Amino acid sequence: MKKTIIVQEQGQAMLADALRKIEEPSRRQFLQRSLTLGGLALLTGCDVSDESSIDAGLNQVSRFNDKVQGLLFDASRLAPTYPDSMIARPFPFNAFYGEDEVRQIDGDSWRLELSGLVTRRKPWSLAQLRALPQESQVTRHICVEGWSAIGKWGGVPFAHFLNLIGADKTAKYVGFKCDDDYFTSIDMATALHPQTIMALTYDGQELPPKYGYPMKLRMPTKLGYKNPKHIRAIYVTNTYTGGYWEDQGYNWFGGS
Ligand SMILES: Nc1nc2c(c(=O)[nH]1)N[C@H]1C(S)=C(S)[C@@H](COP(=O)(O)O)O[C@H]1N2
Ligand SMILES: [Mo]
Repeated sequence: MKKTIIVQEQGQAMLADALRKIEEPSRRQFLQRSLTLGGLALLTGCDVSDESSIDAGLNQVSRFNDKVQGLLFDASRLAPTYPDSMIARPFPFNAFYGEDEVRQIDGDSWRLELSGLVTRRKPWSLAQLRALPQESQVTRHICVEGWSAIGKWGGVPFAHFLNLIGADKTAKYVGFKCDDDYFTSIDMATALHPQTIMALTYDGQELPPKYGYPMKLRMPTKLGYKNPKHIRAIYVTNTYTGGYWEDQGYNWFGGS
């Protein structure tokens, strides 16, 4: 009994240390909600007196979380939708840089590049994407930095696009490279979800630069950082490629 208490106390102290080391408040919040150090030690068998072992342990828990979220993800369950009257105006901007540094992309010369497990890899122009069937949604965007807002996005259902390009739908991942050097990757089940769209418009207007012109992927089933803006290239793969924030400790699956 006494030993358990000491272990718990040591665990709490180590957890406090580990959390102090983690700068991002969002990651801290995520970890606080999802684990205790004792639980971490039990789950991973890691030595909680060694800091690099704690990092490895946290990553292992995050990978475990990806698996659980992947298993729990219901491909037919829809995220809530809202009336137009609830759209946030103005809708918040966020990126890993400030609004004054938003990339200005020339839509006329822009081409969407395709690679990986895809049979038709010809690049797409914006006009070609606009000619495809379009859908719109009023959904809530949730950012781990502590805000959420309802917005309206319109564009091509991604499942339709993946069919058109002959993507291997048994592959594990779809990855995205963006014009601002942001990158992320998602699970195939979410890529095929009916509310996952290649957004070309925001609130009925051409997608403004700050919200990801010329095209972003909008997924109401995933947290903000999983929704890439300014997409330049899409690839389909069975190899894990992580993401900009994911590689810095944000959970990869990132369900909302
Ligand atoms: N290309 C790119 N996409 C990105 C980001 C970014 O920095 N670059 N930031 C992500 C984060 S953390 C959030 S919350 C949303 C913000 O999208 P918004 O500007 O439309 O609100 O974009 C996501 N997609
Ligand atoms: Mo975010």
